[in-house]
Parts: sequence; structure tokens; C-alpha cells
Amino acid sequence: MSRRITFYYAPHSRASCTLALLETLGADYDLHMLDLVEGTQRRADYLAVNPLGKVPAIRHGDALVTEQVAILIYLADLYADKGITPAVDDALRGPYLRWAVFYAACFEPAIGDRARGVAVGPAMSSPYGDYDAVVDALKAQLSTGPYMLGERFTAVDVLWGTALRWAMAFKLVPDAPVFRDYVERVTAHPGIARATALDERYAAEQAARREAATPA
Ligand SMILES: N[C@@H](CCC(=O)N[C@@H](CS)C(=O)NCC(=O)O)C(=O)O
Repeated sequence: MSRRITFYYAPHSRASCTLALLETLGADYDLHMLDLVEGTQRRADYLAVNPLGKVPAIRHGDALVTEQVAILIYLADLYADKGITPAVDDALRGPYLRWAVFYAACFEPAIGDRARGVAVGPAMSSPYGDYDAVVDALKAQLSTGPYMLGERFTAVDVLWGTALRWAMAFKLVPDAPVFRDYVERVTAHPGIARATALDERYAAEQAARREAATPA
């Protein structure tokens, strides 16, 4: 079966991480560009792809995958020959899945609640405990470095490197050396650096198109 996928993407969004993964894998993809400012993700044709109106999403044959962490795991497995996903019988497979899911299940809710000033209540009734516990767990894991799982660069580094970059930019995590060094190390990888440049280019092209379409 062909590995070519359709990638539903918008610049400067969570889909930017998927773009970084696709570029890292050297994957074959057709870009389906959405404009979050214009709201094309809320039109019926895209709601048929993801009823939540969110990017990223991918289509591979009959498989439609939404949720950036599911997409990450799916694509890294589809391109297992590229060596950035630990195999099922590899001792790193468990930690790999743990830190992929930790991102969506603990980190995003923790920084989201913090950004919105949500009163979380007792740690026992929150799915992630509390913000400090999440940040401390992350710091402890990254301090074993150089990558999330130690010596080996894997797809979870694409996720965490790009996510911590924006989380630091928005001051949603402390400006700690362990985060800064990790982001610098990971985002310097050629596929991620290429995706960063593409993401900027697509964002600028979209902005120019909107500007040109605005009546004077
Ligand atoms: N749970 C989703 C969240 C995706 C998400 O929030 N995407 C944002 C961009 S960063 C989006 O598409 N927003 C457009 C909208 O809600 O209209 C995932 O992890 O993929």
C-alpha cells in the first residue's frame, strides 16, 4: 500500500508539529491547507474530516486520523524504517508511548488550565495532579537527556521539542535551562528546521492572500 497521505494543515498551529514529523521522516504527503483566521476549518467539507474543526488530521487510504499524538504514533509506525519509533518489543516502546500520551493527557490540560486561570481544585481530582507536578516530572525526564528517552532521538522529541518551543514563547513553562537546551537541540534537527521555515513561509503566504483579498 502506498504511504502517501493527505495532510490537513494550518500554519502556526498544532499541525506544525505534524509538519515537522513529516519532514523528519521524509514522508510523501499532499498538503490540504486550511486558514484558521478565515475559518475554513469550520466549513462543512472540513467538518466532514474532523467534526471538531481542528487541525491536524491525516488521511491514509481509508484511515482518517485526528489528534496530533495519534497522528504522530501512526506516522512514525508507518515509516518505521526511518528508525524514530521504538518497535513493539523494544524496551523503549513503553516509555515512548508514556511520553507521547503524557503530552495530551497531562501537559496540555495543565498548561491550558493555567493559561485560562482555571481553579483546578485538589490534585487528587485532577487528571494531571497539579501544574508543578507535571513540570517537575518533565524536567526530571529531560535532565536524563540528551533526548526524552535518553540517547535515542525518537518521534516524541519532535512532539516535545516543537511544543516546548511554543510553550516557552508563551511563558506557559518556566524559562529553565533544561527546557531551553532541549528545545535548541531538538529543533536544530534538519527535518524540524526545514518544517519551521516552511511553516513561516505558509503563514506569510496566507497572510498576504488575506491582505490581497481585503477590499481597500
Ligand atoms: N486535541 C487536538 C487539538 C487540536 C487543536 O486545538 N487545533 C487548533 C489549532 S492549534 C485548531 O484547529 N483550532 C481551530 C478551531 O478550533 O477553529 C489535537 O491534539 O490534535
